[in-house]
Amino acid sequence: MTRTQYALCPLCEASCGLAVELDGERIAGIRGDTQNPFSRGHICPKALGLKDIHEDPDRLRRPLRRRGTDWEEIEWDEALDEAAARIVEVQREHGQDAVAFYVGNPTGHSYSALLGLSALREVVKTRSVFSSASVDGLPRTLVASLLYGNQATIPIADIDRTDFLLILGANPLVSNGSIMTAPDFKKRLQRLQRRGGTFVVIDPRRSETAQLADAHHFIRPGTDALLLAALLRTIFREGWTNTTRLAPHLEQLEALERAMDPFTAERVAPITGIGAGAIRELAQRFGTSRTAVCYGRMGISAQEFGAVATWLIDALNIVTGNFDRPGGAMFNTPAADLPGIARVVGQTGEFARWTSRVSGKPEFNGELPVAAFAEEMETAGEGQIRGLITHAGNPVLSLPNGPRLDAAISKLDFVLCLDIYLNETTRHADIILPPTFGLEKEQYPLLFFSLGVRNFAQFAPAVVPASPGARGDYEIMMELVRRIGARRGGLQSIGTRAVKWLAGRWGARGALDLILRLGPYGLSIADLEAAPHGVDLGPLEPRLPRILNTPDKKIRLMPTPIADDLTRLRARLEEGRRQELTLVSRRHLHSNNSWMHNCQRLVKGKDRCTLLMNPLDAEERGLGDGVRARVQSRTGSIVVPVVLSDEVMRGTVNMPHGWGHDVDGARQGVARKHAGVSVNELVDDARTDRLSGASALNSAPVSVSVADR
Ligand SMILES: Nc1nc2c(c(=O)[nH]1)N[C@H]1C(S)=C(S)[C@@H](COP(=O)(O)OP(=O)(O)OC[C@H]3O[C@@H](n4cnc5c(=O)[nH]c(N)nc54)[C@H](O)[C@@H]3O)O[C@H]1N2
Ligand SMILES: Nc1nc2c(c(=O)[nH]1)N[C@H]1C(S)=C(S)[C@@H](COP(=O)(O)OP(=O)(O)OC[C@H]3O[C@@H](n4cnc5c(=O)[nH]c(N)nc54)[C@H](O)[C@@H]3O)O[C@H]1N2
Ligand code: SF4
Ligand SMILES: [Mo]
Repeated sequence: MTRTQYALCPLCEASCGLAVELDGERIAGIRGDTQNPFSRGHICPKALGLKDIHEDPDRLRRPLRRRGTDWEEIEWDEALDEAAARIVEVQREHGQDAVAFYVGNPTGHSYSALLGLSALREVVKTRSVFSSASVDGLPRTLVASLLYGNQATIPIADIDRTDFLLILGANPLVSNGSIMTAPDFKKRLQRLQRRGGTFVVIDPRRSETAQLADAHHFIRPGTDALLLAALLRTIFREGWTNTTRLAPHLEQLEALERAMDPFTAERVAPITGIGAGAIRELAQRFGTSRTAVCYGRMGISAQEFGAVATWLIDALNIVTGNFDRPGGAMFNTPAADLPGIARVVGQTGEFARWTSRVSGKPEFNGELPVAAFAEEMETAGEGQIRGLITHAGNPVLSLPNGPRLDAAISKLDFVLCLDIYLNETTRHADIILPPTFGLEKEQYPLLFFSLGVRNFAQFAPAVVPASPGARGDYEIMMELVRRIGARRGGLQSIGTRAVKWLAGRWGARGALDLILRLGPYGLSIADLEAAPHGVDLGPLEPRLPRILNTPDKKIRLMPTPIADDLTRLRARLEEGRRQELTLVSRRHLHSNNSWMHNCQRLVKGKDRCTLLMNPLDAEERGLGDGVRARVQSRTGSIVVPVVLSDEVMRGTVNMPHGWGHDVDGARQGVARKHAGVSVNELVDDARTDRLSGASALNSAPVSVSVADR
């Protein structure tokens, strides 16, 4: 007899509701929860990966300690004690900043891991904190803090009600949406079209989303800020602005208009690859639609003008009046008030209070960009990183210039990894602490429900038991907090005793319950448990000016760091068109960054780690379909099979990221058989958005030729 339990998928931001069929303690099946009012039964192929990983014999279930080139399983107490002792030792010997954190993407999918991590950061007290944010949404959170006074106050495109959607550098049909929680993005886009709306995609690849769009324009990577500035300039010139309603909340509108002056459609056209006529037409569509909204994601964030381009997207929405009103960009009202929490804990997004030791990169919220990670490990002197704690991250495959990080991490005195696999990064650990995973954990997507296109809340219980003695990410981190605190003594130990007391009294669940009760709907976990399919809290509603956390509750449209960076954008205008071949990356529906490749059902089929190349670019280089190409950049050289496709813009080549599993010392049998190569050997860690410090992932110039072997 099977029974059904309702859960939430923690694998991507869509946070779909699941109906899990259980046969005793075994997962018999995973379907979409049709009664979930937000995701309405939608799931993607990755959801079944939850079952595969739950059962995966390669998954780590007990702590591992390195013994030379081998590993031994040890008891939790011993592992935790030793890890704490080594962290304290490295910091005693080399200073607080000698121990670094690297925090990966899955951390953000677990409310309890986020809480545990903040406690652990509090006790480790290091400035050497890095995370996947700086290869991801850093420009988005930075601009939110500059414009709205809070990094957690992020405008969401109201795609369910808009008439015209302009998408730059996002592929939600594959990614399922990002910095925007919108389960079944495809159906939402189809509904938009069915009600007479349209959407346009700007992308150097005719992506899955672009194929569904009413129009698609190729754009040369990294030139979106120029395009957006030209759109904005045209809208100002033609009088398609609509600022009456918002004017009381705005400052520096004239300054913004003046700043756009140099960016004419004619000057921008040859650099972006989009004609001046098309730019003007887009501006008109955007400026004259009843409602319109512009949305940009990885292609905007992870590029050399990430912050300025993100700012321009917000400016475009604001200036056309498509802001804080239905059909435009709106602020969510989450049940767990994330912006409020950010205010209370002082994490609204301080920027550049200090800079990194080696190359002077700016901190944001006490974190440094990963572009400074390798050099901080390599460069001797006070503050050099000698020890590392990773949580749910795989920098060796996921960060630019992975091989450099691989080498630097392998030389550290002590590495502690909290991870479920022995993979390309964790093979360098001295100790690995494996947490419970997926359906073994309670879920409340604290971050993603605050980015929803609707206000929605759901608390999902754990639906399958973890292996005996297993601990969650939160419990592991709190154990470390306790043990590190005890070793330190003095004042620090009082602080950690307080943390320990709080955690013991409430735990992560208690903390969440409190946050929910203090939130705008006064919900409790018990309320949510009584609604196993989640609670629909209604459409997004106008929230100005109260949502603003700026000193005078106004939006300063030209924050100083942005205004200063426009000099660089003007210089880019002068530079004109670049002739080089540029490397761009892509995602696949069956893949999740670097870490779901040990699931047979997700990796089977055709080799996906291929180089997409425009036939004309290939012909010039004597490359044909299926030919093995050598691709070289400043940082590396790899060999990868070519697939010809006019889906990619001339002058760009395209590869997925997260592959390259053929390394010694990892324990992922299936992934190794589908190893692929890592695009991040080619992605240049020196290329960043100079303002935010975020990595410009899609900007590496490469050369491609026939591989000689
Ligand atoms: N070239 C290129 N590079 C990119 C990107 C790109 O578009 N192009 N995208 C970037 C983006 S957006 C991101 S977010 C980063 C991701 O970069 P990372 O977060 O560093 O890497 P992931 O591949 O997501 O690896 C996640 C790790 O977490 C582990 N894990 C999974 N679930 C859990 C859990 O519940 N607990 C714990 N403790 N561990 C867990 C997995 O085993 C894996 O080791 O990659 C970036 N890299
Ligand atoms: N199936 C699947 N889903 C995922 C993930 C996954 O690995 N697999 N990863 C998750 C993560 S961590 C994230 S952050 C999200 C990302 O979510 P998205 O941003 O929606 O996903 P990407 O596929 O990175 O889409 C970025 C698009 O930008 C384009 N692009 C690249 N450079 C430029 C540029 O300079 N300008 C413009 N206009 N476009 C450009 C690329 O061709 C690509 O189509 O997806 C999440 N969801
Ligand atoms: S779309 Fe995302 S949240 Fe939904 S089932 Fe797929 S991976 Fe899970
Ligand atoms: Mo990401």
